[in-house]
Amino acid sequence: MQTSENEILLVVDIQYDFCSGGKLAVPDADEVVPLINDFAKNFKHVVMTQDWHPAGHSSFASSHPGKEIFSEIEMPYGPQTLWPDHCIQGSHGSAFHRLLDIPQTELIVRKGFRHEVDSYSAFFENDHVTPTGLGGYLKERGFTRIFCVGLAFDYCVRYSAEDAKNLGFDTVVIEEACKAIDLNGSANATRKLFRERGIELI
Ligand code: VGL
Ligand code: ZN
Repeated sequence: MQTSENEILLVVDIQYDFCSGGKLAVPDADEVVPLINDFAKNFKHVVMTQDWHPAGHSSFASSHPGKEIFSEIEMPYGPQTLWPDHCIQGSHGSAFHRLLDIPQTELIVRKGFRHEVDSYSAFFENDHVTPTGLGGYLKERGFTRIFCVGLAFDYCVRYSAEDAKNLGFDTVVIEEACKAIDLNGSANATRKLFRERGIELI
C-alpha cells in the first residue's frame, strides 16, 4: 500500500502510561508498537497525539476524594470517567514508547492540558466545543482521509475517529493496530458506533 498526498496517519497516545507497567496500562498495548511502525512506512504524512495532563488533573480519581478509579462523575460538560493519575506532563509515563519509530511525524498534538476538562479526542476537548486546532491544521494542509491507530481503541481513538468523521474527513480505523481498555463493554459499543457513523473499521 502506498498512500496518497491527501491521506494522513493519526497515531494516538503511544505513551508509557498506557503500556505494560504504566499507570493506566491498556492490555497488550505494547504489541501494537511494531505494527504501527510498519504501517507508518506506507505514509508520507503522520501526526501523533500525546495525552498531557497537569498534576491534579480533574480527570484523576485522586482529585475527587472518596471517588473510585473507573467510576463516573458529572462534570459541567457531561459525564467523565475517573482515571488513575496518568500522563503527567514531563513524567516518564507521558513519554512516547521508546520503540515507537516514525521519524517522518510532522506534528505532535498534546491534549488534556487544561486542568478542568479532559480531552480524549485529538480534535476537541471532552466539552465537544473547545478545539485542539488539529481539524484546522489538517484542512488547511488539504488532507481528506485519516487513518487512525493507537490507544485506546474505545476512548481516545474512538473519539478522535468520531470527530474526524464529523469534521468531514473520510475516516478509517485499523483495529489490529489499536488496543481497548474495555470498560463496561466499551470496545463493542465502539465497533457499533463506527458502523452507524460510517467510520470504516479494517
Ligand atoms: C485515554 C483515558 C484517559 C486514551 C487518555 O488515550 O484512550 N484514556 N486518558
Ligand atoms: Zn488522559
